[in-house]
Amino acid sequence: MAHTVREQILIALRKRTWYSGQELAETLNISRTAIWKHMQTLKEEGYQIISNKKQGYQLVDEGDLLTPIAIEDGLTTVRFGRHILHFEELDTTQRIAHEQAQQQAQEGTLVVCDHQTNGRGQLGRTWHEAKNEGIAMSLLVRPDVPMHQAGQLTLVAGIALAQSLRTFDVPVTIKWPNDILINGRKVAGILTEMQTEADRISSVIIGIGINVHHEQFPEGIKDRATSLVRESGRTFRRAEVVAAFLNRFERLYTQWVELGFGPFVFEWETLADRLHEQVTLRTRQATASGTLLGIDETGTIRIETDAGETRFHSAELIYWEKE
Ligand code: BT5
Repeated sequence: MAHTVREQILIALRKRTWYSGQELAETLNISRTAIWKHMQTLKEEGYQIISNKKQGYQLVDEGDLLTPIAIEDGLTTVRFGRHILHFEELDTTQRIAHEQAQQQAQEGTLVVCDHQTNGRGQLGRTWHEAKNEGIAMSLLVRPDVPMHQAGQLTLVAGIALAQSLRTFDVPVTIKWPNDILINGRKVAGILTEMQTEADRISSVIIGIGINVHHEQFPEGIKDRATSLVRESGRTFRRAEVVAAFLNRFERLYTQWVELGFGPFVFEWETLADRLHEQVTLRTRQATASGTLLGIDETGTIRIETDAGETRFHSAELIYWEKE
């Protein structure tokens, strides 16, 4: 992807401690006034840049930004995250990603925002976001697989997210099908939405919300939600978390398209929350209780109930009073 002028300025500033305005202007072939204006915008975006007449400009701290350049920095992918749309504020990243899909955007297109005001969960539920505290992102993929397999993507994304968060030493587990937990509280959620065309998948939008810096949550979710910082006590750069997830997910996604879900069953079960424990599960028709045995090679959950092993394709594990 071609870099914007501001991105080129950042790339230059990272290479050296000081860069004079004159040199930058010559390198980028724009005026010194233009450089100065770009510097003001970068500062407004959150980059800490100091300057003096003699030495020029210095990039002191990149802060915790979710900008394309900050994410790209950590990417080792071929397609995922190679086209990024970043917004400071947005109702939902899912809407923009769906629009991108309709406009034939490339696979791997990522929509991220710093403040999502109307985040969507499943079944019309909402996803809470606090400005600059969390990650809200939607990834566009176009898997060439039968339609009924699309739901497995939630599980594959969950494995990739859990594995990548574990590389930051956070003890996450997965609650089937779409929640990532730490110590029994939800730290991230996944929302998979599919667009079809004549019985074929034309695109799938995988929306992911991750709580990163949050210290507090609103009333309705404060007993069931947590954040990476709260659980680990360490600091996080959101862009690093996004890049780590994309790097891993691209690999797993490629394997899934080629080999199907079978090879993921074992890995999923090692990450599963309450495996071999008693759980209660709700389907549209009824609730059922039993021991969580795991999942099968289609991604269906397996519970040992009084009636023996029972599989549920579409259901929800009930952990919290009201959901
Ligand atoms: C999810 O739904 O967990 C999917 C969340 C997906 C959010 C991402 S953000 C980027 C992209 N753009 C969007 O608009 N959405 C996606 P579900 O399993 O239905 O869980 C929703 C429930 O989780 C809510 O009803 C609350 O109980 C709880 N919840 C809401 N916000 C939360 C948060 N920040 N942390 C933990 N729990 C939360």
